[in-house]
Amino acid sequence: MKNIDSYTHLRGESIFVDDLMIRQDALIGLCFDAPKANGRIVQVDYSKAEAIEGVVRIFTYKDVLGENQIGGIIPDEPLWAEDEVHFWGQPIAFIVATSEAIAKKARVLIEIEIEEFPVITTAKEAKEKGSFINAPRSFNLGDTKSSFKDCDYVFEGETFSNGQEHLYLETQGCYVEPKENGDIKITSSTQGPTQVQKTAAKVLGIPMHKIEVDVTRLGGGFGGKEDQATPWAVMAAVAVQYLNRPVKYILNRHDDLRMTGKRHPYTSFFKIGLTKDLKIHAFEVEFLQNSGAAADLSPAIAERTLFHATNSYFIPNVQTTVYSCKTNLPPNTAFRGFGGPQGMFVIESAIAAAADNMGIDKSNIQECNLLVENNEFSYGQIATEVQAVKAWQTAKEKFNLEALQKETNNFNTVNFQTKKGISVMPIAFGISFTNTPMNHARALIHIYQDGSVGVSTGAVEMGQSVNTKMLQVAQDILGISADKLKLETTNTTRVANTSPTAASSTADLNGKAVEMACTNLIKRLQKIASNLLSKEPENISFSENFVWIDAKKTTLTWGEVIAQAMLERVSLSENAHYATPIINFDKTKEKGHPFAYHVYGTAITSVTLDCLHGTYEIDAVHIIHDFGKSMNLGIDIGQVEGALAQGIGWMTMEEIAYSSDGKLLSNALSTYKVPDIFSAAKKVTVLPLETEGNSMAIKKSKAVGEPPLMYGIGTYFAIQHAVKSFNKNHKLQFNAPFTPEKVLMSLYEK
Ligand code: MTE
Ligand code: LUZ
Ligand code: MOS
Repeated sequence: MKNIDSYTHLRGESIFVDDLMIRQDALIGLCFDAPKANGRIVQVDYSKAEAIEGVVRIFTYKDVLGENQIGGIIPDEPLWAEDEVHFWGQPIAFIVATSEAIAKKARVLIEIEIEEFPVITTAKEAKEKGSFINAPRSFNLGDTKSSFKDCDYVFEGETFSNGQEHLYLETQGCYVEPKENGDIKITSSTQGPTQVQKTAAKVLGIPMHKIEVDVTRLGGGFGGKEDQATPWAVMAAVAVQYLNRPVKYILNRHDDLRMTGKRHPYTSFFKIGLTKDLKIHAFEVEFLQNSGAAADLSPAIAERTLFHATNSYFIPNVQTTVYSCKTNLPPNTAFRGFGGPQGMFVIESAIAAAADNMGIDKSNIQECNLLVENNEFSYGQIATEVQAVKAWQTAKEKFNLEALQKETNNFNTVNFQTKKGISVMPIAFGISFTNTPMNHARALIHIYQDGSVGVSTGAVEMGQSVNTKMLQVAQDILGISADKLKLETTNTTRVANTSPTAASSTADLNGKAVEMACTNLIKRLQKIASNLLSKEPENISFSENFVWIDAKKTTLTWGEVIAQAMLERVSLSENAHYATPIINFDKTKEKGHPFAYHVYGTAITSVTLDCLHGTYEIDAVHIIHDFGKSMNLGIDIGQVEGALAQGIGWMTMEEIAYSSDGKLLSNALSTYKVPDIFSAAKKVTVLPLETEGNSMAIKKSKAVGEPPLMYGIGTYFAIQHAVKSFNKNHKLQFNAPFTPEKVLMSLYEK
C-alpha cells in the first residue's frame, strides 16, 4: 500500500495545525521568554506592552487556576516562571493579541529586570557542583571490579556527543477553541494527545473530560513533540479559559529553536578490558547526561542509555552509571533513539580506542563480541532470536567487506592528500517503552451501514506512515478494499488514555489493537454470513469485498452482510485494548525483561577525506537491516534512509552551541547545519535481513522508526579511520560531531 497521505502531500492539500480554518474571533498568542539563563526575577513591567491597541491580555503564572506545573515524570517545571528563571528561553508570560504583528510589537516592550546567578551549561560542571535532576542509576552484570584483573588489555577514555535539534519542518503549535460549558477543544501538533489533555486539565484546574485533544498529523516530531508540544497548547488553553475566544499559537522558527529542548549532550568516561583473544571481558561507563533545567523525559532517556550501553555485544562484566545533570539549558528531551545513540557511541568509542592501542582493525573486536542466542544483557533480559551475527555476516558477504577494506588500504598507500576510511556499525535496539506500564494501546472501529469503515487509534501520524500501516492491518483482516477504509484523526474522545507516539512502538501497540478489534468484528460477520449461506462460520472468510467459503468466492458481498447485520441489530462497532505481554522490569533490582524484542542490523560506511581542507564525502552506506517480515518495505526503507541521514547529521555536522552565559548561538539555519543533498551519502543500499519476523511485532513486521539512526554512528568512525591513515600521530578523540574543523585540526596534530 502506498502511503495514504502521498496524494494530498504532493498536492499541498494535507492539513497541518496552521492550515486549519480558524474562527473569525480567534486571537493570536505569543510567548515572552527569559532573556537570561539563570536568575531571580526582580520585576517585570508589562504596562507598555499592554497599552498597545490589539493586545487583549498578557497571562502569567498568577492567572493559573489549577497548578502551574507541567513536569511529566518529576513535577519540577512551571508552565510560566514565577520568581526565578533557569534557562534562556524559559516562558514567563503569554501575550494574546488580535494579530501576530501586534503581539510581536508588544513583546519587545516588556521590561524585565533579572538578578543574575552563575550559569551552568555543561554536564561536567553540573556534576562537580552536585547539580542533579534525580539520583543516579546503575546497571550491573558480573563483577567489573575483579574482572579487570583478568584482562590482558585495559583502556580508559572520555567521550562527548553533542545535542541535536529536531528541526521538524512544522514548528510547535496549537489552535484552541472554547466549546459550551467551559469545555475546550485543543488541536495540537503533539505526539502525546493524552499528555496535552492531562496537563491542560491540571493547569486549568478542570477535569480531563472537559478537554478534547485532536491531532490530524504532524510535520515531523522526532521526539521533539513527545513532551514539548504540551506547554504551548496549555498556555493557549489558559487564555481560552479566561477569554472564551479561540487562541492560535504557532511558534516561529527562531522562537522554537530558542525555547525548546534538544537531544541530550553526553560526556562519558569509559574503561574497557579485553583478553588476548579480543573478547571484551569488562566494561565500565559513567554517563553524564546534560539534562537541562528541568527533568522533562531525562530520567527515562538516561535509563535507555543504560539499556543500550553495550549495543549489540555480549560483555560478561558490566557496570554502567548515569547521572542526569541539571544545567541552565532548555530541558533536553526525547530525540529518535532516546538516549540509546548516546550509549552506543561510547561503547563504539571504547572499542575504537582499544583497537587503535592494540594496532588492529576495530571490526576485529566488534565481530568477535557480537551477541548470540541466550546471552544476558546487563539488565537481565536473555537475548533470543538474536540476529547480530547473521546481520554482520550478511553485510560482510553481500557488500564484500574484505575487498572494500583492501581497496581502502591500497588507496591510502598510493594517495597522499586524499584518504579513505571505512567502518562497520552493528546495532541492537530494544523495542517497548522501557517504562512497562506505558506499553498499551486501543483502537475503535466503526463499520458504517454502507460498508465503509472508520478506524481510530491512539497513534499519531508524523511522517512515519503509521496510519498507512493501521489501514493495512484493518484491510487485511476485514478483507475489504482500501477505498472502504478511512483513518480518522487521533482524538482523545475516541481513544483515551494513550501513550505518546514514541519508542518506535506505535505501529506494534496500536496495530495489535486494530487487529483485535477487526478480528472481533469479523467473528460477528462470519455468523451472519453463515446463516445467509447455511455454512459453518469456521469455513467463512472475507476477501476482496466478498464472502468466501473455504477457498471459494461466493456472490455474497461485504455490503450485503453489513446490511443484514443492521437488520439483525448486531453491533458494527468495536473497541479493543492491547497490552504487550511478557515484559516486566524491577527498578529496585534493575533487572527484568523490558523489551518485547530487539531490532538488529549492520551498516558498512565508506568515506573519502580531503586532507588539505578537512572536508569529507560519504561514498556509501551499505545496510543489512532486520525488518522482521516487513509489512511495507517502501515505507520501512524510507524510515531507514531518513534515520540514517539524521544519525549522520548528529555525528558529523549538527553542532549545537551555547555561549557560556547560556544563550543559544546556533539559533538559525545559517548557524546550525543539517545534512542536505550534498552532504548525504552518495550511495545508500538497504537490504532486508531474511528472518521469520517476531510475533510480538505487528504482522511480524518489526518496529523501524528509531533503530537505523544509529547506523549514522558508523560515519564518525569511518572518518576517524581516514584521519588516522593520514596522520599516524593523531591521538583518537571521541568528540562528536566530527566537523570538518575538528577533522582539519586532527589531520595536522603533531
Ligand atoms: N519519521 C518521520 N517521517 N517523522 C518523524 O517525526 N519520528 C521518529 C520515527 N520516524 C519520525 C519518523 C521517532 S522519534 C519515532 S519514536 C517513531 O518514528 C515513532 O513512530 P512509530 O512508533 O510508528 O515508529
Ligand atoms: N519514550 C518513552 C520513548 O517515554 N519511553 C521510552 O522508552 C522511549 N523510547 C524511545 C523513544 N521514546
Ligand atoms: Mo521517538 S524519540 O520515541 O519520539
